[in-house]
Amino acid sequence: MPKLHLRRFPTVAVLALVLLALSACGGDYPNSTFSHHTELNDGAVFLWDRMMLLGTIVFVVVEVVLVYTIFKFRRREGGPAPRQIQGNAALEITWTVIPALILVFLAVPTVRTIFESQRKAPDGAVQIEVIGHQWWWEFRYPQYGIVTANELYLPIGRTANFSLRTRDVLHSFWIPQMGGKRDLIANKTNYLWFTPKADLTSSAWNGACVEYCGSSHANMRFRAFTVTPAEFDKWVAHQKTAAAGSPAAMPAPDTSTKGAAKVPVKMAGMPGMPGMTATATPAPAPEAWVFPLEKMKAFTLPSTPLPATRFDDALLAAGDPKAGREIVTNVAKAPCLTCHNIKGETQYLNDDQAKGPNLTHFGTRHTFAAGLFRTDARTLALWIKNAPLMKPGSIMPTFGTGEYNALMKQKVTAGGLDDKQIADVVAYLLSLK
Ligand code: HEC
Ligand SMILES: [Cu+2]
Repeated sequence: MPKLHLRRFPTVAVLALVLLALSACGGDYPNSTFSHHTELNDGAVFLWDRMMLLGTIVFVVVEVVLVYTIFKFRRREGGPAPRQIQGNAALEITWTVIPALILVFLAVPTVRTIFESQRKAPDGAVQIEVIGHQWWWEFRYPQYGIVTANELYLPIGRTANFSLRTRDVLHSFWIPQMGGKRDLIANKTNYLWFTPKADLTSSAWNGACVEYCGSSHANMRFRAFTVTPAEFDKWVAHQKTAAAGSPAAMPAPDTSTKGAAKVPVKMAGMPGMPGMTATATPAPAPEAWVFPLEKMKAFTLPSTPLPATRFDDALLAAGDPKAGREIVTNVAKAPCLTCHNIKGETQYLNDDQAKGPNLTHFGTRHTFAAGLFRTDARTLALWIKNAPLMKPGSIMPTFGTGEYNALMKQKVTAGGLDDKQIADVVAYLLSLK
């Protein structure tokens, strides 16, 4: 047995503590909340620094007095009995007044920051409705008529005003580098706003649910993209449009002839007056702009392991988006539109009834299933085959024929999709740029 060197223990302990503290100064901490990217984080970091400073002063003073007292007044062999004291008004007043002052120094800025963060958002903010679902995030931009999921676009230099609601249980919204956390509470709307600072560049950030909300709570993440106002406008212009392949999607401008073709447009009449038909030039569909994948740093890319399910890559490569659309948009073939909305296709649900993410521009999202997976053909095929296998508890059904459906506790027989059909569905979903 090694001999215990008790005398060395304090030295070793101090060294270990110093090492532990230093290890925190090492790497690049992408999810650190001690950033200064928004005024909300500025406020929180200021309070933290102030609290740390005052707390450290109190700690040091108390420890020094304590250790001094222990040594100075320790019992000595043959020493006299200590002097007996009863009460010391001056001392008691001092140790009441000093903590009270310290609390004032903490309370005033804390209360000020709380009021500041609860203030109405400045005019001109981009309004974003955040709706928590078990276990994914819905984001709506009511000013622009956009409904999307799991990926948030925030214009740099412009305040984002979030209204937070939940469709089911409690969740909490947090983008550590930007600000939060704020809870999503049933039957109540909470608000939160912050402004990505003007010195930011186009970047991707991690967000997460930080209130335990059930079996896939840890799988309820999202991404936030801070983009320049010009990029944001381009993104908005495209996201507003109807889904690719839908009857409502504008025909692409014909570049082979001079100018675009004139098409008759039926305009609704005023009440009591007949409508009329005019010719109009269809607006060219705005070019899709999405946050460039190559700008997503490693820590914002999902790395969730995939199930070992096999899928024929040749089938995937041959997937036909038209055939896929026939399946996805036809409730007689598959029930996708009884849970998902796709703008421009037959709509059975209003936004509040939809149980799953809006798929209108699904193909422009780099990640899916609340930031768990990269949007690529293979991963998506496995997802359509058996989503609950990849995300425990998810109500996205198991579609693969022969797959075990954990929710129904049985194998999928009738109503399932074979691998060829799934490959077509995947091709369609990826075409939803
Ligand atoms: C019972 C309702 C329901 C039906 C039916 C359904 N889904 Fe889903 N789907 C969901 C839910 C809920 C999610 C969100 C899962 C999660 O992230 O936890 C989802 C997620 C998805 C996603 C990922 C979206 C994203 O951005 O994260 C895709 C793609 C998808 N479903 C496609 C389909 C297709 C294709 C069909 C039809 C073959 C279909 N779904 C049928 C409920 C449904
Ligand atoms: Cu949650």
